[in-house]
Amino acid sequence: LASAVALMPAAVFAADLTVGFSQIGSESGWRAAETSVAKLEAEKRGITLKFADAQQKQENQIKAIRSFIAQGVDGIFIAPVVATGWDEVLEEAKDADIPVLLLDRKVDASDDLYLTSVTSDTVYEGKVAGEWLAEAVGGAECNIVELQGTTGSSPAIDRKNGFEQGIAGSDNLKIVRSQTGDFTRSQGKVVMESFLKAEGGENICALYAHNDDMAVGAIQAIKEAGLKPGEDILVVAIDAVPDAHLAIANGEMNATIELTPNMAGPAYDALEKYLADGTMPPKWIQTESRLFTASDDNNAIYEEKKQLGY
Ligand code: GYE
Repeated sequence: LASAVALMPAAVFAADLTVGFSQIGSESGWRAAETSVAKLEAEKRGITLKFADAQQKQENQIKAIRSFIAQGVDGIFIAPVVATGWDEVLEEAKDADIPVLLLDRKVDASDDLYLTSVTSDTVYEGKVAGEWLAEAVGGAECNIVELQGTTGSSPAIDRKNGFEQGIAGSDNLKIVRSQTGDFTRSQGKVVMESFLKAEGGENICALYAHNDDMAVGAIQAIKEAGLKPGEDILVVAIDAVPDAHLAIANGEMNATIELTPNMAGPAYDALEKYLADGTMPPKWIQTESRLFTASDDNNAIYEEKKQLGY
């Protein structure tokens, strides 16, 4: 029997794998793409994926994780909605000897409580956005409004810090308003409307949004205020979802930094290897970040990305 098992191709082992995925929800186009890619990548590997949508609530994520533990899954993926409050349930997974892998966001917990985290460098993304704006504005005075991501989430904390680093050398750039739009289009529009009302559109030189969905909502508000997004108010954001490429192609947005929606692929690979032969992955598997501006062929990229599960 041992020799027969030894001959069994690795794919057969993968076919036996069951992974529980505690997903935040579908607050943005990018998150919805991450989910569809995670399902596609599981199918490609013959992995059974149990999916739970938490509707943006941490308590629903914790419930789902506990259910995956009770079901005895082989691995648990978590996209943690906020950075704190995970220690207890991560300890429970560890006690049950079930590896946990973090996708696209980080947690403030000891790294022996998870196998690896697959994320971009979210500080770097903010820095690139800030540096791009400083370059675009030159020496002119520029009042910036900022739409922050979900309060307490690691990307919101990091992208704020990174952006401030990016504009640190330019005294002519100043963040005059900063508020969360919770990574959604609808909130991005509502909060941008309040910025325009409070600040006066003519006093706002640029919008920095922690994701494209909030920027797309804000672009609508800027247009309804009779101003030209991308010209009267520069717009820079992060994710590089298809609609951001479209907005850039239409001159309504200026720059976005790409975040791959395929966080699950590297996570499945790390989990399979760990379960097959105990190989420990690095605690951080970093995904690429790339700046896109009007000088890229955004119409072509839009078409390409529409095939990627968006
Ligand atoms: O930028 C945004 C989503 O966690 C980095 O969450 C991710 C962010 C992403 O809502 O679109």
